[in-house]
Amino acid sequence: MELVKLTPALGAEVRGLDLTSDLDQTTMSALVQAFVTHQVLVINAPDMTPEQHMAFGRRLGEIEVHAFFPNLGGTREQVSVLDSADGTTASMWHTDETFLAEPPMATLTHAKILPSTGGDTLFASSSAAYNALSPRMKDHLEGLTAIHDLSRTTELRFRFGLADAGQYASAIAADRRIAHPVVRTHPVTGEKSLFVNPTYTRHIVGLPPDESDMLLGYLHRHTIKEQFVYRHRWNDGDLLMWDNRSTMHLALADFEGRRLMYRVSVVGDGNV
Ligand SMILES: O=C(O)CCC(=O)C(=O)O
Repeated sequence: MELVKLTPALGAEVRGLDLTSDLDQTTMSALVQAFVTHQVLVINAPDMTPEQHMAFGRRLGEIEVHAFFPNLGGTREQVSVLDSADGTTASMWHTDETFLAEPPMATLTHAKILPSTGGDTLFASSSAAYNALSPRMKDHLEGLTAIHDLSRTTELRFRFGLADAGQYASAIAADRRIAHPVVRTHPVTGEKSLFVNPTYTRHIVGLPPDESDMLLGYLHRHTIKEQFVYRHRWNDGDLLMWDNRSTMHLALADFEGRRLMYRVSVVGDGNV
């Protein structure tokens, strides 16, 4: 297995690894180490089946059924499907499912059909972004918590006729609402990172609305500065695995034609 670093902040390509075969424990340990260090790993696996995809996910932990993406169903309901043909997009910066009490720690996404151009995915290292904050700002953020929920995405869906008023009302009322620390500590590396994102994080607890908006707006703009970002141009059969404990991402909806991704998420360890 060979690692090729993709940017100074995050991302590495893994060469010489066959995801259609059973990986031994030494290889898995090296892979997990590379994963937490580089935060996004790119592995080309054109022949990997959904069953092998799930089996690989299970080597990292329990795999989940996604909260809202469609899935393959039956024995493969842990394989969620992001298909541009049915209008599913992920074109706002986010970290996966942070509206859950235990958001997934890792997501493994496999390119099945790609547009001829466009549809890149951008990743931002929220630990590199945290490290670059001033000591004053780090002190200010210490101990703050923020509310995450689905109301923003449901509001947007409502606006475009994709959610009804009842769904919108329940998203605002109570649906999937949870507080997480604004700064989290990675359970494996011990590194701190910002744990807020523009899609699911709604406000910082205890701050006046304008102060909360200002602070979240700043943290979002700061995290997506180019020195913290890796932009992935997908090749057929790429599998990307990203660490949701230390990154945000966004899939560009700038393409024509179909883009189909299969994804498997690994449940977190419960310590946000
Ligand atoms: O399709 C992609 O590149 C990323 C999809 C995404 O944002 C997600 O799976 O959460």
